[in-house]
Amino acid sequence: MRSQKAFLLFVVLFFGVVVWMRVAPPVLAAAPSNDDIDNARFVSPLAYFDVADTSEATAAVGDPTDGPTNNSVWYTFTPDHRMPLHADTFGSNYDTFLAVYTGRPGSLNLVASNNDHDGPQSRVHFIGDAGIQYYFMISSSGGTGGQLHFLLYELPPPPNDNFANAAVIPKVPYPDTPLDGRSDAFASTVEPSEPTPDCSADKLKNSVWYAYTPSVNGSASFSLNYHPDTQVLGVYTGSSLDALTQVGCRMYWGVDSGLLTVQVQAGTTYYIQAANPFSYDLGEYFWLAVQNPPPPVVEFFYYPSDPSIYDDVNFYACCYDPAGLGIATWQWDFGDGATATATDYYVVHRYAANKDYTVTLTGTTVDGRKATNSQTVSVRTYDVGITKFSTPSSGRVGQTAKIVVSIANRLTPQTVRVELLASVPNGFRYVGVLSLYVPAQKNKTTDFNFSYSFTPQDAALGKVNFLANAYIENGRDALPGDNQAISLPVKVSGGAGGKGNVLNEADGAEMQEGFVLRGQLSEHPEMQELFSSATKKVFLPSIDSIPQH
Ligand SMILES: [Ca+2]
Ligand SMILES: [Ca+2]
Ligand SMILES: [Ca+2]
Ligand SMILES: [Ca+2]
Repeated sequence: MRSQKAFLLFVVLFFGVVVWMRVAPPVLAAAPSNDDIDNARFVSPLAYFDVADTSEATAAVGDPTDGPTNNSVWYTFTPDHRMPLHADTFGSNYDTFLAVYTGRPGSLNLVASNNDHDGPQSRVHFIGDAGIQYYFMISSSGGTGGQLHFLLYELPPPPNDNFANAAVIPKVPYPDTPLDGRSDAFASTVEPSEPTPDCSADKLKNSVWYAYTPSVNGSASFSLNYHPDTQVLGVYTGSSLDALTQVGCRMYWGVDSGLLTVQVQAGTTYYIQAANPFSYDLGEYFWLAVQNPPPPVVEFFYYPSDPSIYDDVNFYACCYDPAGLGIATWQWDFGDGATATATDYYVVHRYAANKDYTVTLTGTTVDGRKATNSQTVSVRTYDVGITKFSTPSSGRVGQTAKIVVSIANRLTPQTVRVELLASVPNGFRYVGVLSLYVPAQKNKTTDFNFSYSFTPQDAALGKVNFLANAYIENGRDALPGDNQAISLPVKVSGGAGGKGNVLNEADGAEMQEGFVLRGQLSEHPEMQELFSSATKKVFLPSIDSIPQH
């Protein structure tokens, strides 16, 4: 009996231990003492370096949510003077997030934060003010903590912070590689007697200096690259900070790597001041570049694009100087022996003969850089004209009129298109279009023959006028004033009769000649009178409103 009881007790205890082992939590490693902001570890003195195990650190309800809060731990530091600060987590073995705050626990203000700066590790730069308590939260961006390396130190000014220590630019182009020209200028300062360049939008907050002594006369183009925001470049001559003469200035707004070009003298030292007038962040990867100025970009166009010997050809230079100094003169060579030098971008030239001319424009910048551009300008003069416009003088409905438009061409052979229109109330309608080869002939013309059947509408109006337009198919008529003709009114009556169905000269029909319009109708009082008194119903549009092709 006793042995049975003892056995039962053994069984109960055995299974009790097994059950306890299965439900009890595993033994925990301790959370770090600075798990919570209220127990933030005090950092002192600088430079400060700490190694901590954050694997059991926890997210607190009050942790700020500017980034992940997993495995958060806290440090705090109060500078005794104003100082640029550097904090990083380099060397940690897990993916960190680093944020800096001012204020009190529960009402924190974010100063700076960073997730991945060097691989998954974090780094911030900020200006620490005297007497202000800063909190540093390091959390896990990957979900687990690990071995944290936390480093905080006062950032030293860059070596070329002061005018006296200006970084020497040995030769141009500079830098040979962007890395050479890089400068972490975050901790730079402004010296008391330092000048503010006159184009600066505000008083400088920081600056770094460079010195360049060219060995030959010429120009140098400076630019700022990878600057974080608004910055300014000033270029000076002079030997001391309080006796500098500004020779160049350029503001950089946002993303801008444009050139500031300065004319330089051999042997003179130029001091270049890179500064930020708005914030203390001159940039970590900021670098100054110096190059020989690129040539200007020179292009031109002209109008009309198909000039004739009757045209004043308008030439427009469309040039710019990427170095920023601007173009001082334009030299034109028109290719026919004529040249022009202009300080304006626009010139006019007229050619005397039909030929291909090579036109060359040379643009010269104020510092003597040049670029040229050439184009072939083809001068061709085309001119055909209507010399005769024959219509019958009268007709009846049902009869067909032969209408002849005679085209003269004394220059080069052309394919000519002639359109014939007939008057209707309020304008004209198309009757037909004819395209013919017209040889160049001194004393002969080419006839374009059209047929027109008189309509009851013509008879109702009592007459019809015809209009003819002549166009050169593959070119522009240099003298368009003789390319349009209008007929005298053709009397039209209804019913049968007359001399057969086809009305032309060979059949003995009475023919009449129209007028070739030269210029605006207002210059032809006889036509105005004709069309204002002869009928109130036929309306002759102004030449501008007649369809053109
Ligand atoms: Ca925590
Ligand atoms: Ca990270
Ligand atoms: Ca400085
Ligand atoms: Ca003409």
